[in-house]
This record gives sequence, structure tokens and C-alpha cells, in this order.
Amino acid sequence: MRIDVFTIFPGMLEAPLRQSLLGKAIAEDLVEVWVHDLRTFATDAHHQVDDTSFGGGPGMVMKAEPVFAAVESLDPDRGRVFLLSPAGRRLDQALVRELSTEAHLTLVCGRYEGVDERVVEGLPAEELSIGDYVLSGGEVPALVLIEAVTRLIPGVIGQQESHEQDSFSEPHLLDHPHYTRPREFREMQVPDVLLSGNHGEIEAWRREAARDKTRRNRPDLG
Ligand code: JFH
Repeated sequence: MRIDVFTIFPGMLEAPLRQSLLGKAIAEDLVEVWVHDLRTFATDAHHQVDDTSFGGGPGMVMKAEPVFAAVESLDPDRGRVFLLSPAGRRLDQALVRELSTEAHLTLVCGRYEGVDERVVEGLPAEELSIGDYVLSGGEVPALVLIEAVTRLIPGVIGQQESHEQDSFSEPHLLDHPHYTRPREFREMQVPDVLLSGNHGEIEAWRREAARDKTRRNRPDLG
């Protein structure tokens, strides 16, 4: 998969893309991520990417021209184009799974109060939100999308971790609690059943613990 990202803050993506699982996936060419500086596509003398809002009000709006020039600088076979936005379709694991099968994704990161609507209408671009809270720009959301999608690319995650991604994991339940050594920490004990070696009982305990956690933390999933 190839992912092109357009942003006025390339550094917000570059360092995270070099770390951990994502860094390894990129180093192994399992995913190719190109981060482009949107400002280089502004053709005016001051490389201006923002302007005041038609209709008035505080805050600036990202201009359409540099975004169109940026995205149109790519091969016409640029895949689906996404605009990260708090007003977008909400990302979930089903959409992550769908996007992980695409050959090419293009991500546009806005700043300020958002991006001229003609980017959505004319490029066109699909608006995508990573959740119902307001960030300061699309860079962190783009990174979230890239990381979520990359984990599902074959070869990125090892055999051991990948079983949780198959259809056997229950989509309506949160994960069960996990423990590692030591068996006692600050007077808190690891549940005895996990040390019993009885895999039937361990599975039953994990299922019940997952139900408890789901009821407590995510009653909406119940
Ligand atoms: C982004 C921004 C404030 C206006 C009422 C709620 C929002 C935008 C570009 C995505 C998610 C984002 C995100 C993505 C791209 C941009 C900042 C601040 C408002 C009015 C709009 C600019 C934010 N899931 N959260 N945030 N901003 N308000």
C-alpha cells in the first residue's frame, strides 16, 4: 500500500512514522508513506495556505488552491482521497479493515477552522473523523488512520498477535484484562485461575472478565 499525506506540519508525522511497528513496516516496504509539505504547493509569493472566512467570523480557512494543486500533483491513480475533519464520517475498525485492502490512500490534513468546502465537493474528498472531540488539525488523525490500517497489512503483525484480528474475536466485547510478572505487586494479586494451567477455566474467566469490563467501560456495546 502507498499512502500520500499532505500537511503544513510534516514533522508531526515524520518522527512517529519512524518508530515501533510503523517504522518497521515502512522499513520493510510493507507500506510506503509519502509526507508532502502543503505549503510548497502555494504558488503566491508568501506561500499562503490560509485566508479569512467568507461570511465573517474569527479564524482562518485553509485555501482550496494549494490542496487541489497538491493532490493533483500525484498520479491520477491516487486512490480514495480523505480529508481529516471533526465533521467527517467516524472511523471505526470496520472502515479500517476496508481501507487496509486499498492499494493507495491520499490524506489531506487541514489546520485553522478547517478547509474550503470545495475540496470536499470538487476534488472530491471523503471527510473522515477519528472521534467526537476537537483536535487542532488533521495530522494526529492522519497518523491514527495510518497506524490502524498498517497493523492490518499482511506481514506487519506477527502470527501471535494476529489471531485477535480474525473473526473469532468478539466484536461486541472489549478485551479481557492482562497480567504479567510478578504474581503479587503492591499487594495486588494475579487471579489464581490464570496460574492454574486449566485452559478451559482460563477461557471462561477471560470471557466473564471481558463482559464485566464492557459493562463498566462501554455499556453502549452491551
Ligand atoms: C481540525 C478545528 C475547531 C470548529 C465545533 C466543533 C469544531 C476544526 C483541521 C478530527 C477529529 C479533528 C480535526 C481534523 C482536521 C482539522 C481544528 C478546530 C473547529 C466547531 C474545526 C482543523 C480538527 N476527529 N477531531 N478533530 N481542525 N469547531
